[in-house]
Amino acid sequence: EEAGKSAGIFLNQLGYSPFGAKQATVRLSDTTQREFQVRSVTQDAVVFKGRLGQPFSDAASGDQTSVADFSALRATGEYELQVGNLPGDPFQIATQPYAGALRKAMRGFYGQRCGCAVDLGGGYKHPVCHVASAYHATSGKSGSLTNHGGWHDAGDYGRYVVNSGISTGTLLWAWELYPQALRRLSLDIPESGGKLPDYLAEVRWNLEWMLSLQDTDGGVWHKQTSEHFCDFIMPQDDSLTSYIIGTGEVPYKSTCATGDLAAVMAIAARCYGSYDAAFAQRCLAAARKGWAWAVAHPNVTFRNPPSISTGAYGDEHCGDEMLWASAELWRTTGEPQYEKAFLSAMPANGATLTITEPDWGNVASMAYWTYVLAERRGDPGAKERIREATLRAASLLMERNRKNGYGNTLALTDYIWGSNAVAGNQSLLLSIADHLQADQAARETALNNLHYILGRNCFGVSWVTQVGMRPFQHPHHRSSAADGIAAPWPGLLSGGPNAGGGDAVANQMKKQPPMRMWLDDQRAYSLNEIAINWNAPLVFLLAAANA
Ligand code: 9MR
Ligand code: ZN
Repeated sequence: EEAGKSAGIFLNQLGYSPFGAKQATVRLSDTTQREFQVRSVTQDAVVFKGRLGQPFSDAASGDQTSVADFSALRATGEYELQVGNLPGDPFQIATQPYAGALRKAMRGFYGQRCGCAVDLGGGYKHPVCHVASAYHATSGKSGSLTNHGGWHDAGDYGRYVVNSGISTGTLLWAWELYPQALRRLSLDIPESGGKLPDYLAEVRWNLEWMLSLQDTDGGVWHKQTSEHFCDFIMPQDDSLTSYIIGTGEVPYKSTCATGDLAAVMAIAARCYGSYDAAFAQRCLAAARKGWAWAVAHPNVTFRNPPSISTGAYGDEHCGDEMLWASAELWRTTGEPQYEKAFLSAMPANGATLTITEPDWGNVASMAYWTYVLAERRGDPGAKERIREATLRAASLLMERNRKNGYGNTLALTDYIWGSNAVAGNQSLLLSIADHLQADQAARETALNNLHYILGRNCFGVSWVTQVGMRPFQHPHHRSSAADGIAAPWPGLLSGGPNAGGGDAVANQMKKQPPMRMWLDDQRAYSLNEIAINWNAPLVFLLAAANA
């Protein structure tokens, strides 16, 4: 089943909330019209007329574009945007247009669960998977063990601590920043009705797995995967042993994984404390132990040992993971040892402090932000530097946003593997800036990336499965491919355009402007895979939009 074609008019397929900005992109090569109108479907009447904005040469897509701005239209209802006789896309104005998407995107994590029977409804289900686990020779231990759960990382069934770190960290941050949107979110998961809110119960599924990858000495193994990727089969049919994998030499565990775990467990200690004190204590103890190990082993980087070909999440620099751990541990405990470590690792006074959107290999901004967001007093000078650098980074994104025909915040160089998550994480940056200094423009700009992801892009595609009227159909995702159901598993974000190549299909594409370097092709894992660290900023952004 192919997603229907779109032409000419590009907007958020879920629509808009009444009081926010509402802008669609019109591709000028598709029409000679310069006027647009909005028709109310319910009233069968034109309720808004406007003129398209200045023509614009959009470098990211190569398109001549123009903006149809109908922000002034505020009445809730069903509408259609019309430009000449282009096929008008329906959209709605509603008070919570993204509530369903938030729930779907978060249930997407439930769908990724390993070691547990999963049933999302609609036939999207699988029995328990990957129970046969063992220590790999590279871990420094031997013997078998039973599965400890976690989320399948992406289109593959591996589980990786580094990537789990930023994913669960981002989700727990959303919990701390947007409790109104998440506290009562009902996910219909096995734990529903228990003592944890559903959102925290889902995140805990992966935290428990992460904890199981911590050795008794405090160090954390890098990942648990088979030695190589399995075929495109359902998870319960994958009979390859799921190994805990280490570096292959003493001390076997890796600094980045350990730093990430310490950071995330320190956050978890804050989030779970009022629901389950014992679990929160366990998380904090793990964080402290991980931190101590990382301090003693600050430079153990991970590369795939020779017999292993699953994802490496290899990161040559673990200073940022340690920085994040120190800042979260300080925020949770207030203890001077952690703050001292954080402050002394910050760039010296006078040196530039750079704030960028975080990604799995660079979590420094998460460290800075948790320090500045902490209720604790801290070092006022350090806090001020972080604040300034964040506001500066946010205003650069806002400036760039005004220069993009499809209204995202991406630079031409941001169209990399997982670019949709770059957009999501840039929205996260904007949201933090808004927390530091309330700013309507920062909030609107953050939302613009959601509009881009949900249809205001040069393909007119929604990059979230089963969300919007024209969602992509062929993710690189084993369960979606092997389940015998045409439509893919719901609530999952495509990696998105990637100008850098990385798989055979992508490498054969004709070179085009970077936003065009995407295909809805199941084989193209560097363009159209899904991943937990891409869904996490999507959930964050949707939580912000629903707060
Ligand atoms: O998201 C990762 C991306 O930043 C890297 O460039 C790419 C190649 O190393 O790997 C991506 O991560 C993949 C991981 O290694 C294995 N599971 C699927 C991930 C998403 O494609
Ligand atoms: Zn599994």
